[in-house]
Amino acid sequence: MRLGIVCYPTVGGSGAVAAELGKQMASRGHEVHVISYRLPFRFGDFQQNICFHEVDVSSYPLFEHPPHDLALAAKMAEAVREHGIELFHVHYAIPHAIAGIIAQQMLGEGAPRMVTTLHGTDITIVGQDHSFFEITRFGIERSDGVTAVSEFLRRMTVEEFEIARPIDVIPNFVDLEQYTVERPDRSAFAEPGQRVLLHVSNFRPVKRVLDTVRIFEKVTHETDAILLMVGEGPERSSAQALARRLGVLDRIRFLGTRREIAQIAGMADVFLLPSELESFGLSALEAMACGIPVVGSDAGGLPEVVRHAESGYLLPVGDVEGMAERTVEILKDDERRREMGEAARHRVESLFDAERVVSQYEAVYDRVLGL
Ligand code: GMT
Repeated sequence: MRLGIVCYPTVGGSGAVAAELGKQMASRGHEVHVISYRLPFRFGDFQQNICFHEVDVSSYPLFEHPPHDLALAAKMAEAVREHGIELFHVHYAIPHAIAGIIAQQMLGEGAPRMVTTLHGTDITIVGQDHSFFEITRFGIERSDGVTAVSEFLRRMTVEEFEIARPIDVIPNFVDLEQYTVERPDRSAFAEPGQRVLLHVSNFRPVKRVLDTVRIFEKVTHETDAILLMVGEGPERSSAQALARRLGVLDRIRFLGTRREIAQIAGMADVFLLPSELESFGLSALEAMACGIPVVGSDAGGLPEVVRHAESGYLLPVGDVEGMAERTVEILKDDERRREMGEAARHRVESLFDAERVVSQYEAVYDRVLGL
């Protein structure tokens, strides 16, 4: 199959899923064309069967905002003419599904069909800015296939947009050969006997990174621990300022954006994700794949990933005290931590393994193409 993948190249879950899916499809022998304004962050190394098409968003004095969406549609149509792409798979409804519809119209009869994957913030943003309502609904209705990354997101989309069409739920996934339960050497970060907590995100307000710092501060009253903070984003400096105020800055390592999550996750004892909302929670899944229990919020699709009291603990959003208590409980009981870590890995193996999930996407592609 010749597949055109459209996604945001910036660091975030939707770009990560799009890139990992593209790599998996390429290794299954499909021809993958990635269309974006920059090479998406997880497509770092050269891989056979993957070709990148850069959207050229030229500026012109007349345009205060260069028309990215039109440039994307034009590039999608061009890639089809040059490479015979049979199917578009766009990640994120706005504006990718709309650009795909324009490209289909430009190409006319025989244009590729289009699958749209909803990742969450593309749907929840509408709650904040109603002007996107009609156009998001239009993109969902006009796609030839739609997938959502959790049952929570499917239900929310159907209710919010009064959508009657079917939406397939296909969860995020991990490559279990890459994410292993091997414990890498962590002496560069932690002293012997010290516990290691980990948070990975794009530090947007929805992630409640300040709660992560507050949880950690409470944990340090009970146990000798450090916190690894991986990622970049608008709340990073507030998180640093809060850590300084709470007197724990010297115990937190801000590592910035890192590609080697598989190695870093294995160093942790507990993964923290106290988000306001997660339609899925890919970073939690990646930690679980490394056998790391998760303490986070009982919000959105996260309960579909983490089983409360089995592979971690999920508490109400903002319950910093409760999350700290549960984290300490895990850190102080090695046997419990091992059990939870094993349960986490087992859950990923049985439900979220790349082999299994990528086949679900292939089945949707086949259906949409009428194969
Ligand atoms: O987490 C973010 O803010 C980025 C966002 C994105 O679209 O790139 O992530 C969303 O998609 C991920 C992949 O499907 C999910 O695992 C995340 O839960 C989801 N983020 C939110 O719902 C906040």
